[in-house]
Amino acid sequence: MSKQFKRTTVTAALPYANGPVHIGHMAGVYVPADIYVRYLRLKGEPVVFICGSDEHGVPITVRARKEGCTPQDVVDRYHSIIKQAFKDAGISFDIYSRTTSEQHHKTASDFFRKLYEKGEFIEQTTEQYYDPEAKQFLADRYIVGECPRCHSQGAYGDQCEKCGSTLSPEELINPVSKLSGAKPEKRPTKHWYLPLDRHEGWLRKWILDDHKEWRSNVYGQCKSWLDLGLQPRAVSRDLDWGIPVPVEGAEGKVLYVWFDAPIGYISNTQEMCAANPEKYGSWEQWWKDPETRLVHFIGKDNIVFHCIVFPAMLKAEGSYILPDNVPANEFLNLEGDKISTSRNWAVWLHEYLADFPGKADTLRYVLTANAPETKDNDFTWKDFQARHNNELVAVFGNFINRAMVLTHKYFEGKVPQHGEPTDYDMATLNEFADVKSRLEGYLDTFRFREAQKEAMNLARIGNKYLADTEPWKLAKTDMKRVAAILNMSLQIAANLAIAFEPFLPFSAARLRKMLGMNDFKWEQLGQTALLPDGSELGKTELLFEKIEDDAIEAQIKRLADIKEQNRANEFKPAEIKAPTSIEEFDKMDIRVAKVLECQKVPKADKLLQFTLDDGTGTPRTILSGIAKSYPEPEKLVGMQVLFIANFPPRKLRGIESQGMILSAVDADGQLVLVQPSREVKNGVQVG
Ligand code: B3M
Ligand code: ZN
Repeated sequence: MSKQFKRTTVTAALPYANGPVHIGHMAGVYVPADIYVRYLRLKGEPVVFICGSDEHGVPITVRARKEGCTPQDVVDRYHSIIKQAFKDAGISFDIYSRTTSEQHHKTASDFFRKLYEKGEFIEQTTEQYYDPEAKQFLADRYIVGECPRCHSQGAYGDQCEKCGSTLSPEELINPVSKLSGAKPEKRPTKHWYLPLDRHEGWLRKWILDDHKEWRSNVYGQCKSWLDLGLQPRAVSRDLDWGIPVPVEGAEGKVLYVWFDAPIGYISNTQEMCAANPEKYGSWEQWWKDPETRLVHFIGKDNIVFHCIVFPAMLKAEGSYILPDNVPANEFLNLEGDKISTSRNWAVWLHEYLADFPGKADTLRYVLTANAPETKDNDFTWKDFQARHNNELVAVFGNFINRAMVLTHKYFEGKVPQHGEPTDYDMATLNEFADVKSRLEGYLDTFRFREAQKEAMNLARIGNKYLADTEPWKLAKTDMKRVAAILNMSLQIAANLAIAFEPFLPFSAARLRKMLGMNDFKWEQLGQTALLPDGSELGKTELLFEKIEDDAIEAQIKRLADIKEQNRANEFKPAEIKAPTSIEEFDKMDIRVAKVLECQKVPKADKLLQFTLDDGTGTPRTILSGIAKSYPEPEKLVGMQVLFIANFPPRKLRGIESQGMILSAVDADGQLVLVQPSREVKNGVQVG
């Protein structure tokens, strides 16, 4: 850390309160932020950890409409689910508030008004889409129509979810309002814009010259935004949900959610200090004192708001500090697919905690081990189980358990007399002597994945030390040596109880209780006399219990079901074909027949050869391209199928096919044979 600061304000992105948080949010933002804050606290540095629910914005109103409730109902529900889940996962905020709070409405309004009165905004009247029936302007999400690219219906004014194209409402074919179905009209409306172009000069210097130490993904994204040239950005919207724009002539307009949300960091700090001034002092010291370091933890889709827009707002207001670092993570995928709230393709934090009680630390551990710090990464349940069983149980837990059990067995649960270290002991001590500086090197530069690996290496050292010295074999011959070995092992365990406090807070606390460690400091890391000879150990408990296959299989099945459900949901029936007539249909001779034989056609991976009883007494051969959907054709023998009897015969792979068997094409592309709902005579006709 170049400049020395007196204190640190750490913020974590305010999660939208229109759904629960998932493991992607945890890996991207909240676990790394919590590790960092716990580390600073452990070092005794003044730090506050600020977060809260982001409760405005169009997506919340869309959800409220869909559920037939109010936006407040939506945010109340998810605010409490999110807040509780963070607490149960050990995310140790000093405050977790919300942007529908009175404090926030006041702080955000005052912030806007101050910029307005300083002339920091430009006002522009533009033509926006208006719903003449609902009598309100329409956000892009509220306009739907035919996608100009893929011509699917139901494309939104900002995006087509079918082909993924980014759209503008003007591009939609036959746009209608989602509110009333009416055809939207263009109407003039006035909005306020933050002229980011006016801030381009100082932003360029502040970021590109003064913050070369920012993560390359963050620095790079800012550079490309700046190189593209910054444009004025709207800070108000025509919406009835949000913070009313606090100036005359702004009826029906609210602050743009991305204007008000980051101010939520400030209002939450104000709320925290007002509630506990003895502990936190004045809010201004956390936001206005140049001796304070401001660090924003966010996901990569929020970089421009935290590195360009919010700093421009703070600079325009004039009395705030600017962020010193913005360690944004990339994205975490789930089983190889992008996590998606709308498709329920996620592991929801509150559901994880319910399915794996007492294993919040395991999730923290695995998400940190796979943290998408410099590139997107993937979470799989098999890897989750393997890391837990092979690392936490088999290394960390095993080492602690052996040291505890042996000390209870041979020394009545008291730390045995330390001894003169042997060469091997010295070699082991040297292996972890600089664990503190190595951990600091990683943690100070937000490399939590490496830091956790370093802490885990300490457990490996302990585990190996016990395995190599095998004190249980010396018990009959050299108790002094056994005492020395267990003393050393327990000192390593005490180091682990400190080193893992930021990463696995629940396990570290349980370990400190087992070791009888009441106070502990970061400074003690690397020391080998943390537990005095003769001090009392607590009861031995298993630090980590194995995760069995069935628990993992259940999660994998849950995702398989969701994938299947999404496939079915995504299905949109093909357009109806051009009109035909009963006369045309009558030309088709469709009949029922029973499958007598069915086998693959050699060297033709799609074809099955059917032998049918069509009621004529002469078996009929038909080839059908459904082999990929029926990998065990023999299982079709005996079922009845529908076939077209009067197609001219044709030769395929040297076999004459006399007709066509009817199959449906399912949503997932599988071909499914069509059959009568009950047994009928072979040869009967279908009309
Ligand atoms: N509500 C989170 C998101 O983009 C957004 C962050 C606000 S932080 C001020 O998912
Ligand atoms: Zn499209």
